[in-house]
Amino acid sequence: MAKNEYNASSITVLEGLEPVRRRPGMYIGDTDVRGLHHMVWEIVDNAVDEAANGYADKIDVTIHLDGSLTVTDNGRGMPVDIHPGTQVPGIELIFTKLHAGGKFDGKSYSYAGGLHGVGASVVNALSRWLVAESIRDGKRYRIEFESPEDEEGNVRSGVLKRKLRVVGRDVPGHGSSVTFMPDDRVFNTIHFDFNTIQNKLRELAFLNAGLTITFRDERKTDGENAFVYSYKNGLIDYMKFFHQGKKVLYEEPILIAGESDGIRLTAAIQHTDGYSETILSYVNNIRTTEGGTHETGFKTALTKVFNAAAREIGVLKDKDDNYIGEDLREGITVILLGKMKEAQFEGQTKTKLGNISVRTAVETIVTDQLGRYTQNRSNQAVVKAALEKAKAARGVREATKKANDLARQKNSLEVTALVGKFAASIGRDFSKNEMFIVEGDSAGGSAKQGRDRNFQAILPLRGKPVNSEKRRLEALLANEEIRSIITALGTGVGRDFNIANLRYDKVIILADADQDGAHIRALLLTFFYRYMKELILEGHVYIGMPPLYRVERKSDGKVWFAYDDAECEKVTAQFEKSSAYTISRYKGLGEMNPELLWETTMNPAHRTLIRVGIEDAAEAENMVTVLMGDDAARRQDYIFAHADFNKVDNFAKKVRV
Ligand code: 1YM
Repeated sequence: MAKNEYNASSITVLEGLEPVRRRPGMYIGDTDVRGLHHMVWEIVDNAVDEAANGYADKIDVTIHLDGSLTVTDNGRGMPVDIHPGTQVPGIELIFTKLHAGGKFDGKSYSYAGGLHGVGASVVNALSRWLVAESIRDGKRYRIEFESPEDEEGNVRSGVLKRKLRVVGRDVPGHGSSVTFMPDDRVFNTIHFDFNTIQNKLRELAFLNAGLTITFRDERKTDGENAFVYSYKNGLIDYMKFFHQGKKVLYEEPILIAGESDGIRLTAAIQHTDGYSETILSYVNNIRTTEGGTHETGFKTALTKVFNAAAREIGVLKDKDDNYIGEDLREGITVILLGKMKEAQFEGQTKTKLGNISVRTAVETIVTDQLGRYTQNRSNQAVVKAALEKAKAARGVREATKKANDLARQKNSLEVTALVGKFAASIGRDFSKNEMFIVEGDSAGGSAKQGRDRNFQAILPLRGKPVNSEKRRLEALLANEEIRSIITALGTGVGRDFNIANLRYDKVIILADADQDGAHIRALLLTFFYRYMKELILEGHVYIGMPPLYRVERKSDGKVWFAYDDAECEKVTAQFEKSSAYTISRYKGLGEMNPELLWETTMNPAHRTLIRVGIEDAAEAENMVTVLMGDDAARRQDYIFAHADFNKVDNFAKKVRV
């Protein structure tokens, strides 16, 4: 396609918007908060594409008081000329016709040119109304859509309300803008979440060096309500941001870039003095939480290159074995950004790159470029620091292997933990068994009394589990809370983890709905994520939801339980104005007696459980990185920015089961 010549006939016209209303999930994933925000990402994506193609360098996102949202860019402006086949302006087609491909049907889509703008019609279909503007050739054009309902209640989705017209002349510059109001007849909630959007926009700014993204929230009345994200040095800036408050082994992150077999790769690498390994990978600006072929190719090359360097420098002698990948990746953070056509996403959450050829392509690029880096004399100090870290990691690995082998012979993990506090279930049908990990002894006591012992086991946590972020697995095993969990689950841990030995189908974390509880949840999820990932991937981990409010109607003593503020409002809204009621807020699990805990939180017939997905775990990990890092000032910032943490728990976004 010619770069700056738009030709409206190049749009593939497929069908109208009815299918989108009929099955929204197919197009945006779900109709909860996640799907709602997908609407924003679709429009932002189009603006980012325009920037990635070199036509725009500014994007503005604004949440308005009425709950609608605007995205603006300074690109070429959406095409307004008439499409010869249909006699309809290009901009109208963009919003009214469903185009080929979609992100949720597992099919491919392209990053440059080809399917540009496919999501815009989906957003229109799922909006109450949408207004799009294009500034081109000194004129401002506007077109408006709506989704009206007839007498029988049938909705026509995203139909034209006012056709394309010129609303301004002698307008300087060029660009596009889209404002939409998500449809509350489609979504369970239409409230845009400030933090979700802020984090995503910041991430996009990191991934697209030189792009300036401004975010405004007109609903915010106190403090700052406009934020500007702009990073000249892209992934390098991202790495520095990610490593704030951590001790790094060398100041400047390693940056490599290259192209092979249709994939463009940029990667930043930096080691810290910590023990965990973090790989933040992206394909076409989409986070690949579950990894995939690009990560595999990267790891293979990294191991190869650093081992070669170790031999060259003499850190490894002829008689020595190579370092294993894990030695070389201890304390590492890698940010990988791939750009390619026809990316294939697989896995539970469609966040795993599947294209087979990418593995070798990435391996080639990294072997080549990282090899060049390590061979450059001026980088010797960096290479040596990384190799020294690997050497220490290997030392500990070999020493603890010996100790572990001994311990395993004595079966010591079995006997030492679990004395007294663990209450096992009677039933032996593992597929029905549940284990509650309960915050605090007093809540643990209530849970023990309230449970159905036929299938429910209780593990009370006395203190906080240690932070998996700051310790090697070997050291974690010294922590009583962690050992109890491992022993009770029966699976082993880390490299020895075997899901076939799992004794409980559901592992339910039950913590208070306050900051401490959130902390404990994050610590546990981080531990599972790092050392028992399959447990999360296969959907065995849940968050239990104790009610936040108890509402009692005075007239007849009838009682309702509400699990969040919105639900509480819903309950009270159904009462007549005159009827009196009392609301009490539970301060913690410890306040509930065994019967109440059973009825509201543990009884499968009435309770609400949230299944943890890999994204929550990754989110928890990020949170732990910030909250548990060594930098107190940054922690303060974070807590301040998430001051509503208590109420808007990130996990509450999940689908309830
Ligand atoms: C606020 C969201 O959508 N910007 C945007 C979209 C397009 C263009 C420019 C554009 C693309 C092309 C030619 C091209 C779109 N064009 C299309 C389609 N911002 C936002 N900015 N001229 C302008 O790809 O050739 C879809 S989106 F289909 F017409 F090409």
